[in-house]
Amino acid sequence: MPKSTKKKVVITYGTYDMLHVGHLNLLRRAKELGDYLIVGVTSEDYDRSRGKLNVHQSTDQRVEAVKKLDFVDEVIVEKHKFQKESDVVKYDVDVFAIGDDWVGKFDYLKPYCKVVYIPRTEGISSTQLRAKKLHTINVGIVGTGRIAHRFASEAKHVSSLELTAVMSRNLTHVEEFINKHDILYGFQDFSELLIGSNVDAVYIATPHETHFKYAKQALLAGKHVLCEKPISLEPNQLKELIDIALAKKLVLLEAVKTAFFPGFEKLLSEIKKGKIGDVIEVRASFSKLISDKNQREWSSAHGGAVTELATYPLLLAQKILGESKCRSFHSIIENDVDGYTTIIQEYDRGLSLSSVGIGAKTEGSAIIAGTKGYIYVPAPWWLTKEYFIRYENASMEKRYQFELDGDGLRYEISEFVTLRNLCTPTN
Ligand code: C2G
Repeated sequence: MPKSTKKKVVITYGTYDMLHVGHLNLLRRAKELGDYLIVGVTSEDYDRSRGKLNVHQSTDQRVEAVKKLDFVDEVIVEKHKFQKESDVVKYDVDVFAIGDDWVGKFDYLKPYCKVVYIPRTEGISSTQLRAKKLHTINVGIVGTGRIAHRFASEAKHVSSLELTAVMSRNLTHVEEFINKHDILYGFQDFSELLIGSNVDAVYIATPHETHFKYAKQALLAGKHVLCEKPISLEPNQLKELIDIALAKKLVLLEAVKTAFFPGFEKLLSEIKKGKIGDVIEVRASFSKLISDKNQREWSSAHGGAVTELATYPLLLAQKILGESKCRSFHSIIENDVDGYTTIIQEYDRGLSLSSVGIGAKTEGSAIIAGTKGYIYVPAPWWLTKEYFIRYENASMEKRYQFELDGDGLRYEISEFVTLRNLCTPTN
């Protein structure tokens, strides 16, 4: 097309969740900058990978809403953070436009096109609209240890959640906690927390052997439960908790952060799509060397590598291969405690090997072998920030990378809030 007759192409990007007047103003002004407006709507995977959680509508719903606008000429989906550069070239873009909350962030596109930051509409955002639509969940924290502090810091990044109370048998710790995290109520007794505060849910972060007791009491009191791993130390106890939660229509979620990471979810979806064929083996390890034998992890009553760490590699095996037909434990025992264990599980057509150690160190990587190829997840695989899909033909290797926001706990917290919003407790 001769330059004089070429349409002036404008491109802009966004999530456009619950399309509102701020979005409409932005898109209208963007169109005024040229003749043809292309809108890149972010995909769910991309939003999660950039830490944008709790998006209310699916990619399809958001694309459809934007397509309906008269002044939008074309809608594309934005799948990763390097796409803008190639789109600008591909669509011969003249102007890249975006709200001025991003000032300076897209100057790297200036060699290719004009970059315009449009003033945002004040007083409206998808976050506010989502918060109105979702019920705010009031959460009480049980325990004041290191993980409880991390939880409290991360929970501040999740919308529709309020930390209202904390409980610990040590009153000094309670006081420190409420001051540090700006929490309204502090309790020394769990029953008082359940009755005396307005919590709808509890996060249990106490020693392992107390999880079952607290989780059961909370569920019976009609509270949703997010519990640190392992939820219980006995299968029959776990079954009991699940039965109560189902009967009362409450959320019971184990706080296995890995399960909700963007990279981990993507890895599972690649396997489901058959990228490596049928999976025949899942191998994963997790070790944390604890040299001081007086530590909790070495207690003969409730310690050991399996109790401490097996949740992670077993999660990977379970998510990929499902329930096993049989399993065997191969342990190196020291003073009645397993310092290193490999759990071998057999499936109809597959095998998993899960190694965990507190008395020995090993590489924390994972390998998933399939009939067409394999996936290698470098250590620490449980963060799933990177993985490779490899084939017989080495040149076909694909590398995937992901970012984690904060220390990652916000993903599981956000999932808990979402699940809670899908549940109507019976009481
Ligand atoms: N916007 C606005 N006024 C508001 C809210 C949003 O002008 N009150 C603009 C934003 O600045 C952005 C567009 O509307 O240009 C879409 O906003 P979001 O849906 O929040 O998407 P965002 O996270 O800003 O996407 O690749 C994605 C983009 O980099 C940014």
